Amino acid sequence: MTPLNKIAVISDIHGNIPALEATLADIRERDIKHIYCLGDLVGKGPQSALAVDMIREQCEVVIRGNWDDFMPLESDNVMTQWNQEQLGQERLAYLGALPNVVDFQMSGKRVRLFHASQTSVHKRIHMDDSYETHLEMFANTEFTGYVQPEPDVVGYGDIHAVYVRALYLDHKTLFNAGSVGNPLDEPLATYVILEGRLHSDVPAPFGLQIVRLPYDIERVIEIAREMDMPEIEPFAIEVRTAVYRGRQVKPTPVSQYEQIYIPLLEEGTPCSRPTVGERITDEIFRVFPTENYDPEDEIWEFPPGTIVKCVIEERHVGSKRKKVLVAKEEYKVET
Ligand SMILES: [Mn+2]
Repeated sequence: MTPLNKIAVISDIHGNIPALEATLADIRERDIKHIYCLGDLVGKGPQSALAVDMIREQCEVVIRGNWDDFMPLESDNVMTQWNQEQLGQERLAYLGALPNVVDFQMSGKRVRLFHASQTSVHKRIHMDDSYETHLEMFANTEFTGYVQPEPDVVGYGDIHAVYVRALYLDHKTLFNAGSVGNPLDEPLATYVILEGRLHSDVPAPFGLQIVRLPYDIERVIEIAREMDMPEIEPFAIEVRTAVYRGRQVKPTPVSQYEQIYIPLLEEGTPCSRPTVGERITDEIFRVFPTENYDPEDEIWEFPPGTIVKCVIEERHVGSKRKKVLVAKEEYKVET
């Protein structure tokens, strides 16, 4: 028997070349010949043009993501304009013309890959959505076309968080490929390997593997600074912390942790609680719980895990006036 074929399914590169290079090196090392990209080549990170060039050269299949979709359109957004200038007309036209979906057979299974959902590159489907919502992703629609039969396996990107779900009542498998350049589950470049007999309608072993890769996170932030990219801060926070999973990280007594004050709610008089904040940038911190934190007992305006913007204020601490960091607003990061 010849060995099974392998497809590396990569997604959401977002102009992060150190992450893309680490991913391509890992794919080469495993001797994987087929690379399929599920879109969002550009934006958020600094090197959109190079990402497009590398993906075009390395990938057998490239699908359009939501960022690829709006990037060619006229915009008054500073970040979009900065990217458009870097990309130039030819690459923008390439992005706009990318296909919605790819359908193929592997080990007798019909596999369909798209960026976000069966209806649009802009409709987002989350990991904890219902069985019914996930099952709808296997439907043929105007967006997917009606030519191919409905698939047995669906893979997508867009949410930057890898997972696999067996829809056991319907014998279907749904997976998300995670994100190479902007992971929001763990700060590691992530992709998925499909293994089976490519373009074969004969039932045979079919496998799926999740790969997590360390890469030089500080380097991509450095590149963004060198290139004077707009909106560096939110990007730096994302690649360093994969924000949405921040709640699971425990504080350790090193210098980047500082005391910050969190306003308390429902206290009658304005009052705040000193706790530990992990410094992400000069003024952005992640909130950690105090040792005896009890959300039943005391309601913090920004609960543990929240990313907050702090300002320095003078406060009475004991009998002295001291300059302290006070959390002022939640720092929201767009996917
Ligand atoms: Mn994306």
